[in-house]
Amino acid sequence: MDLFRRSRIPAGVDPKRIPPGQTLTAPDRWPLLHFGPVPQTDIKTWSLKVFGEVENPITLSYDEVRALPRKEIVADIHCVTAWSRLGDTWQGVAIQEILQRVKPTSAAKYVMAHCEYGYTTSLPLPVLDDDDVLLCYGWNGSDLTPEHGWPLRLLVPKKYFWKSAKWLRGLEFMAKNRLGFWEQRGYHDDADPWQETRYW
Ligand SMILES: Nc1nc2c(c(=O)[nH]1)N[C@H]1C(S)=C(S)[C@@H](COP(=O)(O)O)O[C@H]1N2
Ligand SMILES: [Mo]
Repeated sequence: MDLFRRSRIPAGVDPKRIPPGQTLTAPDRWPLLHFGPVPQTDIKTWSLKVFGEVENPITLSYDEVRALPRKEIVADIHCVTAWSRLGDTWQGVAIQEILQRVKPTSAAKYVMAHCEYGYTTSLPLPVLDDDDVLLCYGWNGSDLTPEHGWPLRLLVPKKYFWKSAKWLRGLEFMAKNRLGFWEQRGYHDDADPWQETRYW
């Protein structure tokens, strides 16, 4: 079993980067996974609302999001359906740019991502407030395609990829956690690829 798994790891890839039970996609293949249709976005009326347990709620237009400082990270992604991709570059806005502007209150402990068509997923604030978390609009140097979440998606690479919500429209800071779309349907709220917390 172990030999079989290792035989699928391409030369030059450190096997320690691949969480248990995951398989790499072909380098040119990024699977698509979502519930429901791809939204049609009118970028002129699009907005991102940041609200809830914050001192200074804000609503940003798409131009305002793109005018924020741009950050690029290299990150590995791991889907609960057992595919991973390593080493893509992701462009967007560091989450700290948003946190500095809205100032979460001392009561804020969790953040709910709200997306088109009501898709939701939540994270503890310390998981969100990390160096590898982006409000992401670019991938390997081009804008994301609509299928992969353009105009904006969350990128939280250290969690299973359903936490990286596509078509993001809101961030709600909360004192208590609520379960998101997949978490209500049996996915494990921890979503940690290294612990394999896949399902409840
Ligand atoms: N808005 C929204 N975001 C979503 C989903 C979804 O159904 N709706 N699916 C999640 C799941 S289960 C996965 S694996 C990733 C897939 O992202 P990709 O299609 O860009 O690979 O998006 C996540 N974000
Ligand atoms: Mo997924």
